[in-house]
Amino acid sequence: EDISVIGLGYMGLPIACLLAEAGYQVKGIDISTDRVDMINSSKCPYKEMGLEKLLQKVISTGFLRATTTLKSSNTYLLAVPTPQLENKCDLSFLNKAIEQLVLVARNGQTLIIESTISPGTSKEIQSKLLKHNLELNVVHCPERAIPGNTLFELKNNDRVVGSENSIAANLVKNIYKTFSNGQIFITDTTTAECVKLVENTSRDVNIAFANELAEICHELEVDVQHVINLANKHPRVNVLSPGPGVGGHCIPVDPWFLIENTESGELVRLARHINDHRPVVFADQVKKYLKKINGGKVGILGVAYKADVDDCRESPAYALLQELLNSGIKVKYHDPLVMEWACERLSLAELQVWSDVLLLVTDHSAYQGMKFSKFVINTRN
Ligand code: SAJ
Repeated sequence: EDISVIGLGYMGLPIACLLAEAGYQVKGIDISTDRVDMINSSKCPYKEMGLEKLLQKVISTGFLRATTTLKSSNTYLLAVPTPQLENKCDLSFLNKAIEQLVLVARNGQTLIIESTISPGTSKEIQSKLLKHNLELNVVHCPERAIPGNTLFELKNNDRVVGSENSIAANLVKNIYKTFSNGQIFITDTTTAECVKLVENTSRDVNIAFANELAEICHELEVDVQHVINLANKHPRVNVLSPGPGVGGHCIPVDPWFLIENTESGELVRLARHINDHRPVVFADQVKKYLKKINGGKVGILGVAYKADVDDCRESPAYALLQELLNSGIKVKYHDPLVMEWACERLSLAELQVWSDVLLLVTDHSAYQGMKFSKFVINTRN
């Protein structure tokens, strides 16, 4: 049986590989010829544990083939990016894919949407297809795997399958069962859309609480991490860790999608603002310190959005860099995994010599236990 996976990015590629490993004849479709060529020559376009090895396997066995052309298929799986545009879900990539789809799809085929979308979008897509006289089984099956451990979580996390049609839902459930050990729950499309957004909103709101606590404890002159550690000894308390803000392509945007068309959502909005404000808080700390020592050079340690990934999307390091540059401060960086970024990269040794103060933004394991020769402002502790 064949499946076309549209969009070979952070989620499309691993899912395409897992389906191919499970024995589906998978066509991976992407608009980038570079990416298609890379994948066909078994090279993984980004760092993800175990992915390159799996890619080599499914390319050599011929179960996965990447191409730029979409053709008719029993099942289409859409995993294109749905970024944020002015606090709303930007459907332009998704709409482009749908335009291609209507040219090749036939009635009765199945369209699985894995991309994150705001509540009600699956139904809108279904009506849009109907306007083209196309009756597809539209199923929303949001991805929930964590970058850095994607393959493991794709195989082991529970999943939600949302559909208005129970036959289609079961069909899709059986597809995911071929590689997933998790439980698969069937619901309607709008509920499935909400579930995904609520997961990430819950994390965002909880991180905002930790960040707010950091500011409260700073005023009270107590160590926030110590307070949190002791509070977390309580059996029903689990406060997350404060940090430089929230990065990645999901948690900082999904809360906006959840409340895109609702009047309620004050706490969600506030959490977003608290988390977005964190880089300003640290930039102010840096400026104060530089003033005290009469310095002007900051070395950023770690620019990826979180530890041990090479992904810089929405990383709070960008906002920090902008804040510092706007105040005329010179900035260079080091990151063990990110070789190119928005300012000059130095080796760890060079950075320590060059800078007046170090600003640890990403707590990569490579930095753990390390002694630095300059004062470190640690956004993670
Ligand atoms: N962070 C903190 N404090 C914490 C935890 C995280 O400041 O205590 C920061 C991180 O440094 C990072 C950001 O939050 O900048 C997000 O990191 P993360 O590890 O919480 O999550 P992501 O963005 O890598 O992946 C999330 C996951 N969602 C949940 O855990 C609910 C993942 O399961 C989703 O599949 C993914 O979003 C997605 O694609 O939606």
